Amino acid sequence: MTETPDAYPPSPEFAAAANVDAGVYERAAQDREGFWAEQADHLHWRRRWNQVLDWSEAPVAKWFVGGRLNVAYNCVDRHVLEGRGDKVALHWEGEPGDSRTITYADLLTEVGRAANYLTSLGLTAGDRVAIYMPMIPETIVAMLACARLGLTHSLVFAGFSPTALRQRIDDAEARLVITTDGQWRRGNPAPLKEAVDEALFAHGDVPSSVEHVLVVRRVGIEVAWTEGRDLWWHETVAQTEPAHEAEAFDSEHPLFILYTSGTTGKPKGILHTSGGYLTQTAYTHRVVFDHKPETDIYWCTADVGWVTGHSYIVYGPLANGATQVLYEGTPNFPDEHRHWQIIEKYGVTIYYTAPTLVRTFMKWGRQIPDAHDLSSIRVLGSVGEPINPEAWRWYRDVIGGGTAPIVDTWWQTETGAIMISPLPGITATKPGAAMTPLPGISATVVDEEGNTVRRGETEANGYLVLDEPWPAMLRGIWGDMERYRATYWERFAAQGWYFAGDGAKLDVNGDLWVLGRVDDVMNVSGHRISTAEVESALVGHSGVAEAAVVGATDETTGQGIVAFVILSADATDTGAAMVKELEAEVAREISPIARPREIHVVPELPKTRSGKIMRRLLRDVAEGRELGDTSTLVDPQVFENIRTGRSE
Ligand code: 6R9
Repeated sequence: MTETPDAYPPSPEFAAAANVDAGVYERAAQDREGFWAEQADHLHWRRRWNQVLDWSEAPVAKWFVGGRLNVAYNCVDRHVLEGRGDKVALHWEGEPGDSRTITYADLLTEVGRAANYLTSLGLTAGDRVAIYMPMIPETIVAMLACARLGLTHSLVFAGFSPTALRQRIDDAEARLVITTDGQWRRGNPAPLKEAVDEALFAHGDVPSSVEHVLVVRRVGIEVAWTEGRDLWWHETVAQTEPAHEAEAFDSEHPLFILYTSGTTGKPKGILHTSGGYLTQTAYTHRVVFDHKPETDIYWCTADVGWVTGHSYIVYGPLANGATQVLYEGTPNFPDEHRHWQIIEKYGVTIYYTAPTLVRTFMKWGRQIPDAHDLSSIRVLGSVGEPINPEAWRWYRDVIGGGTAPIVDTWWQTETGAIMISPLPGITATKPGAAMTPLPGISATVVDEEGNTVRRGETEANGYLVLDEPWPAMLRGIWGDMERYRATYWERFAAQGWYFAGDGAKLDVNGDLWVLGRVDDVMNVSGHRISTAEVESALVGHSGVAEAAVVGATDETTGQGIVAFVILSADATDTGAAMVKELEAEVAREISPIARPREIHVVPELPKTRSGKIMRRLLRDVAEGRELGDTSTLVDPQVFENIRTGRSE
């Protein structure tokens, strides 16, 4: 094996042209509020704030108190008024191969029409609107029209079930649902409006809060119609006058609710507001991706139904006047070349995706991206889970031409925007490390009692906490402020810190590594071992494509490590010999205490619709329990497949 470096500094050319210099950390630390005020000044305020931060009612923050702005004006009108109306906002690629180019002037027209029409329906500032749509331009238009009117949107990922949709509609008491007739799924139209009907009628005796369903025609399938309630977008919005004057709202006006899925029972409606959220999403998009509006072509592959789509497809990039790619479909339709073809077609310069997709690309093989000219790429981003060093290096070498810096961005639905990440022109990045809190952000790693884990110690694992408020922070859980306090602020109430629910470590240089959810941290014979570490060791073996690790209750050791692996095409053996080899590999890579108690070769892994492995369910399998709530799973059938796989 050839030597691989441990850290990758930026090239001198990249550093020289970067949007920020290394002094930014120092400047932000000296005057945090002044620093954030500077960032807020990148936006257009109808009235300037008179106080940067009011933390007197902690844990509910107010940022830019007294300020008034219109979020949609900032994302659209401003660019047109400043002479950038002809600049492309969206290069949209439909799954079947259709495409649309939408300039900022086009966006202004469409958002104005939608705003006028929603007003004519009687919706007023503060009302909630549910948006249940695939990745099409109208989804962004709908979000911006809500923002423009001060309506609070609640996106529900278009892969969610009618039950999940109804739950979210009820919780937010939405007056309007915006949807499409259907969505493209690997070449076939799949119904979507039908799911809305089911959500609204299923509880036939319990009327919902919904007065209207506004339907965009996307795939052209037949849909059932409820006269008086249902409205076609092309017969209404598209026929409406576009001129619309944007009204300014308070900096703390609610912008959206987004439900977090999966790990606990009832979904939490995470509430975000306007001024602070837009300030931090725009700032982070500018500095973390080193975004240059004149020359960059930016592509974030997330679905707009997740927080990454909200912050890094809609609000951050549009506030910065970005030109971006929006892609409707899956990465392997019609074949595995799709992403690389899109990058070539538009000359994408910044590509932001999730580790699970990087590992999938690895599984498909490098010959696929190698068949394309990806030389336009200059920055790569990662988000959603820890990225294992093998995937990191592959990403940089194969997709980034061996030179593109990778920004491994740690944040959450709750944080609203990126919190911990390298800066591409400054940081010498380490494969798998989120590295450093951004300028203006404060985070630390503490033990059970809240003592800061001292830098330089070898055993420096602990809990990730955020010890200062930040502009894009959640303002609560919709309708349940008690749960907000209990979930995030009780654990370290004495110190007044936000408990992120993630484990982390500081390495000997003080750089931060996020290890994954603390419920994913195992305790084996008193040793704390991260599921992510073991997974990383397993996928580091050429025979393994994907791995999920859980801690299962063990009589003698507290917890035992149970691994589920999908073998790759390179696997030389698929039976007992392979399992032995993998056990030895983990012991070698981490330590004999990390040697898995069991390794199961399975055909697939249970994932949420946002691509996160559902370890909770795997733990149920490993401990032989009845399965818990599977409602957010993409495909509950995987358990049958896992069981069949296991009995072989
Ligand atoms: C943006 C997003 C949040 C959880 C978070 C953590 C994990 C996200 C990560 C990461 C390690 C990163 N996570 N980014 N773990 N490194 N760069 O994903 O929001 O869906 O709310 O998930 O995802 O565990 O707590 P969300």
